[in-house]
Amino acid sequence: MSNYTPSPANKFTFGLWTVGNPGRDPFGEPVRDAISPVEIVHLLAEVGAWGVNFHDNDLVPITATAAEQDKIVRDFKKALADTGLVVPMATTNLFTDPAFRDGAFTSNDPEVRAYALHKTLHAIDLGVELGAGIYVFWGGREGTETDSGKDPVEAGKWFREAMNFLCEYVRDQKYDLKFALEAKPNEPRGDIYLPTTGHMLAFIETLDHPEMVGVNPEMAHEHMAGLNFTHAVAQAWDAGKLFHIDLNDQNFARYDQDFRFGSHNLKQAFSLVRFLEDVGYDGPRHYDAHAYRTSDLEDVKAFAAGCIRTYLILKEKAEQFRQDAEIQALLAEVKADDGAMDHLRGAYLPEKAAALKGHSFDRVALGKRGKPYERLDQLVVELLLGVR
Ligand code: GLT
Ligand code: MN
Ligand code: MN
Repeated sequence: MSNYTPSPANKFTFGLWTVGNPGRDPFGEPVRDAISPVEIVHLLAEVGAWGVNFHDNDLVPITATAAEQDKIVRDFKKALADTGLVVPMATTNLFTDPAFRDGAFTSNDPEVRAYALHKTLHAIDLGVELGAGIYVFWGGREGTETDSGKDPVEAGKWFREAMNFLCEYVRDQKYDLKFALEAKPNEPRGDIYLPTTGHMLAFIETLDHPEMVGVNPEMAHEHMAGLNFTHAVAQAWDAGKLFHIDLNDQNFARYDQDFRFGSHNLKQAFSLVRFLEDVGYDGPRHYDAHAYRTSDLEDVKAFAAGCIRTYLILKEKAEQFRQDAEIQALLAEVKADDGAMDHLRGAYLPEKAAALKGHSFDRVALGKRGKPYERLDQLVVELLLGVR
């Protein structure tokens, strides 16, 4: 049995905005004191995180002067050096400021679109200065409440134009930086463009440099849309586009809850961890979550430690799944293949199509073949409940 101690190889990260979340919600004021970026770095080191991510304005307030920015960055670098934490990812806040009330890259106002680019160019420089190799784009305001005032095709073109511009900037600067697009179906806009990871994957292929751009799927966001997160992640992985991942949890069909990883859908969390570990995903495992509004600072630490510990426990359970003879026997049974169909499958050949058309299938017999998924799933449930 492991003692569930995180190691740098697990690449567990948190955003400044996650453990730093003061517990404000649309109906209530903050319940916790603000903690400075330096304090957050130390808190994260204490719970065993490997890295810390930030939006430009999580680190440097939007009103800061150049001299203030220099001091903040210096202090932050010192905290990183003192703790050994790294910054693998950075991003831009393109949603809090009132200027972005109608979107950033997709605002109907060309001056706002230009300002969004200006802000992102500076934020990319800051991220790279602190070591980020991944740059996330979450377009919280890129959407509408009413489709009467904005053309979705035009908005998509503006978003593409912005991504192409920023990719060229990164190439021009010779930065070693990849982009990761994060989807969310709604909130804070009534409807957000490119609402799922699948939409993002299709959009990426329309860019000038698709090789520089991947996705940052978030568990809660796919669950808000009622989708299977592991399937979204698997599609991204298969496309070579799983550049980053936002781990958290969420009840289906609710607001963006950003709960502690594994706190709600343990089975989905297990299936995800098993997938990531089986395929050998080696990017950051980022917790984009925050503690309940009822938490005090001690409880925030328990929240962060819990995210990490649950992942490591599920990783151990995934290994147990691989070692479990009964589970593996059932898997072998459901995937049994005696090779009888080998000559009829694989790449197309005219002879194969002719052979397939001529083959006689016993449709009724095929319909009588069951699969023991109930038995298999019960074994998985018992494994997760700790009785296997
Ligand atoms: C915000 C959002 C997250 C994004 C963050 C990055 S900001 O908290 O809800 O899902 O990942 O912009
Ligand atoms: Mn979220
Ligand atoms: Mn996220």
